[in-house]
Amino acid sequence: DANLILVLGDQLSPDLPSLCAGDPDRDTVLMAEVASEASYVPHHPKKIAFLFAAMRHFAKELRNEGWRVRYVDLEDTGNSQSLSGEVERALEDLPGRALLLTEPGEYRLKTELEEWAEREGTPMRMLEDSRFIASHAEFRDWADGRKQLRMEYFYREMRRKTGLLMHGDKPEGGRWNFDSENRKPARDDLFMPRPLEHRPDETTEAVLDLVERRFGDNFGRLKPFWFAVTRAQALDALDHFAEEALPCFGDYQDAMLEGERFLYHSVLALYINAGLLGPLEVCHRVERAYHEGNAPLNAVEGFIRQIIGWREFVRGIYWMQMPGYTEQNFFGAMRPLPDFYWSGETDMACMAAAIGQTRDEAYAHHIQRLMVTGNFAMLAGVDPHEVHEWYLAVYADAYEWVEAPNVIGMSQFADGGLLGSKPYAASGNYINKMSDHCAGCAYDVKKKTGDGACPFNPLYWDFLVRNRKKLGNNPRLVQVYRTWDQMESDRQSEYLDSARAILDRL
Ligand code: FAD
Ligand code: DLZ
Ligand code: SF4
Repeated sequence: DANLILVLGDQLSPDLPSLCAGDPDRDTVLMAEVASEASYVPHHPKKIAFLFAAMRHFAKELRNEGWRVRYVDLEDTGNSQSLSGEVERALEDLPGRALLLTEPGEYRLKTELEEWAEREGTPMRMLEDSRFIASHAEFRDWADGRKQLRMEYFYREMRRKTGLLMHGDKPEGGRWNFDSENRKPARDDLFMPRPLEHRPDETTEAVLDLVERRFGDNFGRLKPFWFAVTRAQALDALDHFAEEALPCFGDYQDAMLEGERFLYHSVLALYINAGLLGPLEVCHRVERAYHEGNAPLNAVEGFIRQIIGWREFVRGIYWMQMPGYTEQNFFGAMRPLPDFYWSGETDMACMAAAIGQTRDEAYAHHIQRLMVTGNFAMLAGVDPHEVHEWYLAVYADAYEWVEAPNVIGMSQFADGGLLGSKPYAASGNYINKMSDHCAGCAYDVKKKTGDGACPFNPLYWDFLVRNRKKLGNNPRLVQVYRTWDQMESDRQSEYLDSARAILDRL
């Protein structure tokens, strides 16, 4: 019997299970731009433009392949502005069809569609998303019965499963993980590649006009818009990364430099997450660079680990923990998100750089997200749900399944430690070691307390002291608390008073 195949904005893959299971001679594809998806958080204009443009191009490609596509523009008359509403409208025109789709990436939307189908009595077939390397069942089997879930062990399973960087059952180079070689600060006299930029075509220009008009007031700059919006462009971006930036990806993975927004990062997450690139094809391209002698093992292993390790691992955690995960608040943190997350107006140079480039590019790299904006929010005691909504809104690669474990879990420790064995809390010293921001900052990173001291310094101790009941028994923090206990009480008071003054000003 004929199907209506719903294809979501982050399902733009030719090998999507629901397309493979369908038949172009019989079925109709539905794609819809809807306000409910475009505004469940105030998405960055570049993110909305990227998705709408990529959706419109993908619909064109499907038509060229012979599919009938019902594509609903955001401003089409009659658009009900929700995905279940658009399915309902399509089925009024195509009665008797069953709904066929690939499982949505977010719990929110999966539930919306399931509840709608149940209510309407519409037959619905939801296929598992085979674009991930580990199925739900595989992750569950792996996680079952383990006291602690550690990415490293899961990652090794994924190496074995995919055969990436393997010699039989032995890891390439004799070690699974070369991270210890990947913590170098960068120098600003190094050759700095840039991600491949793409010129908007007519279809994309129309989307830019739409987004400007409808979402122009959201946080974030729409132009210049240079993202890939087709699979072919995204494949070019992948080649460009593998040739230009990958060789140094490992060495400078954790580095930050003033004025360098991308360093040696791939800026591919947005393409992978929307389906323009497959995670495995990306890894195979990168592995090829290693075998051809164009990139060292520490870079290639580190990169592949992010994708088949972290990316798959956080997705597993998300589905194990939902619903409820995004409400977790281990420390009971209540502070609203400071306004400068939306304006970039702060005289902390590292924060201004991370937030400023987030506004301009809908992008910041991992260490900026984790050790600058994330670290600050946790130290300051910001409500993790507000932090979560900010991250979900401002990055072009953000979908809840990957964003929430990274924010709620890894960065805010709001789940009490599913993803890491201790909070990623750090004082200014870490940022100074890994970046050149401090040299041009209004604050003095070497100053620990009082006027002009780097705010990360007193906030770090205040965070630890404030949460001692929750963290005091953590074996990885014993030494840190010992250092605190050995401090003169006057010194302790200086730290806590300085922290109080900073927090009062937020
Ligand atoms: P690269 O540095 O080039 O890394 C290569 C690829 O590895 C990425 O494209 C991505 O697919 C994958 N990857 C790397 N780290 C992770 C990770 N921790 N989790 C999952 N995949 C990873 N990633 C998202 O895709 N969406 C998000 O919304 C998101 N939110 C984050 C929020 C916080 C607080 C933190 C600490 C991390 C977050 N990440 C998120 C993970 C990571 O920061 C981004 O994937 C990465 O910065 C994207 O840029 P890139 O493509 O240049 O990545
Ligand atoms: C993020 C997003 C946005 C901004 N707009 C749409 C849209 O209009 N139509 C659509 O099908 N998908 C959109 N998306 C992506 C969805 O939010 C995404 O598919 C779900 O969150 C599941 O991951
Ligand atoms: Fe950031 Fe502190 Fe360095 Fe300023 S001194 S850039 S606030 S770490």
